[in-house]
Amino acid sequence: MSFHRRMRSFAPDQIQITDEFWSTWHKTLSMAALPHQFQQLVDSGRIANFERVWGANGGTFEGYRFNDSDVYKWQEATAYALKNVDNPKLREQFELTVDVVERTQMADGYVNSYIQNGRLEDRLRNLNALHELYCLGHLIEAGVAAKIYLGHDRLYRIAVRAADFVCDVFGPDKRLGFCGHEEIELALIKLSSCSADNKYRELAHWMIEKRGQRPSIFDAELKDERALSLSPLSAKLMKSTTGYSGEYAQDHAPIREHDAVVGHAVRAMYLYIAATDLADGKNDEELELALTRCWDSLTSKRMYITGGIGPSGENEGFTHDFDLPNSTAYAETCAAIGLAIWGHRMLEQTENADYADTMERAFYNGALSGISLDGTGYFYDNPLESRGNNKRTPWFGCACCPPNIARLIASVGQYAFGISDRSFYIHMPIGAVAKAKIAGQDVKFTLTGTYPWNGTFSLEVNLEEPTSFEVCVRIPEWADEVATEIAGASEEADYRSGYAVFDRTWRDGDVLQVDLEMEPKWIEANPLVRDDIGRVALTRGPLVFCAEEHDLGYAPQLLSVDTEAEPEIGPSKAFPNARSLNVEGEALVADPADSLYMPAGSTSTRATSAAMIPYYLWNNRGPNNMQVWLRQR
Ligand code: FUB
Ligand code: ZN
Repeated sequence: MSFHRRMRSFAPDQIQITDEFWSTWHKTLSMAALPHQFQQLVDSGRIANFERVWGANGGTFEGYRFNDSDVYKWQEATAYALKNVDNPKLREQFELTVDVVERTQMADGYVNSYIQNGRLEDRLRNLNALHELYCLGHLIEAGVAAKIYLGHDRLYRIAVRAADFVCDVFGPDKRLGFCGHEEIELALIKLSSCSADNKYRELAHWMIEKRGQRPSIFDAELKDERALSLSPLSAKLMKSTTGYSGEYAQDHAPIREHDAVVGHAVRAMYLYIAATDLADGKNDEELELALTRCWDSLTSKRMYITGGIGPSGENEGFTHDFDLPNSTAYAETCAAIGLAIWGHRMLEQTENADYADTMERAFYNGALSGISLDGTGYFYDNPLESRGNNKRTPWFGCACCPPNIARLIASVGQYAFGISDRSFYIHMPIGAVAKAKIAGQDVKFTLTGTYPWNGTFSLEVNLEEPTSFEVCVRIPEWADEVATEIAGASEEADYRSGYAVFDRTWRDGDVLQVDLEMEPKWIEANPLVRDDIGRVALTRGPLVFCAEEHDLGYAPQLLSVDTEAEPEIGPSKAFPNARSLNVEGEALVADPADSLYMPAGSTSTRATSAAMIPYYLWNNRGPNNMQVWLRQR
C-alpha cells in the first residue's frame, strides 16, 4: 500500500452536470434552498452578528459561538451553486455576505463575530470549545471555492489573510495549538493547493501530528479557570470516568496510533479527510495503516446501511461496535457528508473502488436525506425508523447541516469523476459533459444515463486524434452482473481494484455502453446489531429504500415482508421522477382490535403489498411512521 494521488477532480470549467437527478437538485439549490438559507442567516442574527462588531446593528451576539461558520459554509455552497445555475439575486446575497465579513476582519486577519462582540481578551483562549479555528477553516474553504468557481478574488483575499493569521500564531517555534473541532487542517490543505504555497499544508500537518500528544493542550485548558469558564460543559465531554480522555475531539492518542473512529463523528471525519490528503506521496506506512484501520473498523462495524454514522446524540458521535439503533440514530447529516468526503479522499489515494462504494452510499442516502425535495426542510439527525416524531424543519439553532448538504450536492461533479495523466474515472455514473487534456489530447466525455434509477449508461468520447488512454468504470459492489460494449470494437475490459479498465486507442465518436445490473436486494445485518435482528432492508443500486405509513396506510412496524417475492420496480406515485419498489408481505391485525393484551395467538395477519420509497425521500409528506429495517416474514 502506498498512498499516491494520481487522480484529480475536474476543474469547474471542465465539467457540466446534465444528469436529471442532480441538475434538478442544482436548480433547487440556486433558486430555492440557498436563498431560503440566506434568509435564515439574516433572520437568525448570523449576519447581524458581524454587523454588531462595527456597530451597524444593535444588540449583542446571538446564537451559538460558531454561527459564523454557517455563513461561510453557505458562501462555499453558493459559489458552487452559482457556477451550476446562476441566480442574480443569490449572487447579490453572496456579495452582501462578503461585505460583512470583509468589514469585520481585523487588521491581523482574525475574524470571529462571537469574540469580537466584546470578548477580545478571550481570543484563542479556549481552543477546545470556542471553535475559532473551525470558523476560520470554513472561511478559508469558502474563499478557495469563491476563487476557483467564481473567480471571486475578494473573498479569497479575506481567506488568505485569515490563513496567514493562523500561520502567524501557530506552528513550530510559535504557539502549540489546534482546534477542538477539526476543520482548519483540511482547509489549509485546500488553500495550499489553490495558492501553491506549501506553508499552509505544513501547518496542517503539524497540527495533526501534535493532536493526541501528551501533555494535551486541551487538558491544560480544562485546568485554566478562565478558559474553562468560557465553556464549562466542555470538561464533561472531554473526560472519561478516570480523568482526561480527549476522545470526543480525537485527542486521545496520536493519529498514528488510532485504530478505531471515536468521539464526535463530524470532527473525526474532518480529521481523517485532512490526514488522508497529507499522507499523499509520503510513503508513510504507519499513517496509511492507521487511516486504513480506522476506515475499515468504521465501515464494517459502525456505519448504518444508509452511510449514516455516529449513533449517539450525547457526544454527537460514536459509541461501540455494532451499536446502530434505528429510531434513536443520531446519524448527523454532516457526519454522512464527512464520510462521503473521506471516502473520496481515500479513493483518490488508492484508486480502490471500495471507497467509492461507501462514498456513494453516504451520498445517495444518509447525506441526501438531510434536505427536503423543495430544498427548504432539513434533518439534523437521520434515523432509520420513526414513530411519527421526526419532522423536517426550515433551520436549526445549530445549523451546521443545511449549508453543508448544500455544498455537497452543489459539488457532486467533484466526486463523480476523476482524471489523471492517461485515465478517466467514472466513480458514480451521473450525466455530465467533462472536458480534459488526457494523454496530451483535448478530450470531451459525454455521459448519458438515468442513474440512480437505472444502471445503464453510455459514454461518448470526442477528440481530434486517435489517442491511447484508459477509461475506468467503477463496478459497484451491488452490481452482480455487468455488461459493457464498445460499438464496432472487440476489446474486453481488464479489472483493477473494482474498476473495469478500457485501455485502448479511443477515436472520435467511440461510445462505451455499460449496463450495471440493478436488482432489488434484501439485506440482513450482523446479529450483533441488536435492532436489526430478524429484519431486512431493501436496496436497489445505490439506493436504500424505506416504508412510510403515507404509502402503506398503516405503520410499517406492523408489516413483515416476504423476501421470496421479487420486489417490483415502478414509477413512484408520490414522487414524480422517482421510482418505488412494491413488496409483498403481511400486516398484523389484533383481534379484538381494541384490546391491549390478549391470549397469545390472538393476533392474526392479512396479506398486503407495500410501495417502498428511496430513503432520502422520507418525510417529504410530513411526519409519519417509517422503517428501513423491516420484519422478515
Ligand atoms: O460544532 C460545530 C458543528 O455543530 C458540529 O460539526 C456539529 O456536530 C454540531 O455540533
Ligand atoms: Zn451538522
